[in-house]
Amino acid sequence: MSRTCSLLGAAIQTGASQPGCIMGPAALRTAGLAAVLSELDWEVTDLGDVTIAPQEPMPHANPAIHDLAETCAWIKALAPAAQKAAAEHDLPVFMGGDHAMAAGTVSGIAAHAASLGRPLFVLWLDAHPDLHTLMTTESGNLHGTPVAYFTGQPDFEAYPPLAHAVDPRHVCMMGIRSVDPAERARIKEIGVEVHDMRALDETGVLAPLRAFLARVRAANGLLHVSFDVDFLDPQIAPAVGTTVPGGATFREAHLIMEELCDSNLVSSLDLVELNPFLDERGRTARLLCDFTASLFGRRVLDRMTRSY
Ligand code: NNH
Ligand code: MN
Ligand code: MN
Ligand code: MN
Repeated sequence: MSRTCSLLGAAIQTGASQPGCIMGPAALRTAGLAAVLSELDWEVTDLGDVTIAPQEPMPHANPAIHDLAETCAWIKALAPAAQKAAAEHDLPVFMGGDHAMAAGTVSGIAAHAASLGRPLFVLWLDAHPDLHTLMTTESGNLHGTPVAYFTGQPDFEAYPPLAHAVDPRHVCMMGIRSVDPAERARIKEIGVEVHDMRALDETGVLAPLRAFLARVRAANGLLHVSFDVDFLDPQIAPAVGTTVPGGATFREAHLIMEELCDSNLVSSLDLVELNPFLDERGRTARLLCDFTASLFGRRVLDRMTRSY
């Protein structure tokens, strides 16, 4: 029997500094994501896009913040949609949209995990830790806030109330190479596991990934993977508004996806920050489809599956 996956689009772009992520779900569909997964023997349901109504401006004590009302509306719409998708399908894929989307998807998945009585773990693949609160963000770009929100940090009164926080010690970040001072302090304080680019250069991606997956397995956890395009090196993935040099190579990202596949632990996935307006003939959208395919079981040769 084939496993089920769903595609849910969220064309949110107000969390980023420049427009374009609104086209993310359309670009992933154009690149053939549904067909790629169907060919791997998944039963694919495209649930269409979540939408929000036009919003009235919502002022905030931090004057840098922009489009707060839109982000709140997206979180409100996305959390129950993500929870439902996770309840009804083995592996929902959330197609962003900028990374503010994850404030909604991860909080919804956390509710789903709580309903099963299982802990939720999050693998955060990103150049940035996205650990700003509404009081510490200086750019005011709310895609810099989702991890702080879904781990239950203070100063999020303006966002929808969080019913189920993710334990920060259940969050593993890889690829980090751009950290603001307030985020640096918070990483230390809350105990999130961070493998910055230097650490990955020293150890490779496999050792820390396997150690994290072993923790997920031992806890009988659900595993949500949040894949920010800027995790990748801009030379292979130019379609993102916040490029940071020195990102993950094709081979590193590919190996992570294959290892995640072999682990059989992944229960939901975000594909975020794709800005097709900045792409070169669709190459970044196609690359994301290829990485997703590896996560869903495309392999070069058959081999024994590793057990943890
Ligand atoms: N930390 C920066 C900010 O808050 C950058 C966040 N940008 C991202 N995050 N793309 O993944 O503005
Ligand atoms: Mn991000
Ligand atoms: Mn990023
Ligand atoms: Mn635990």
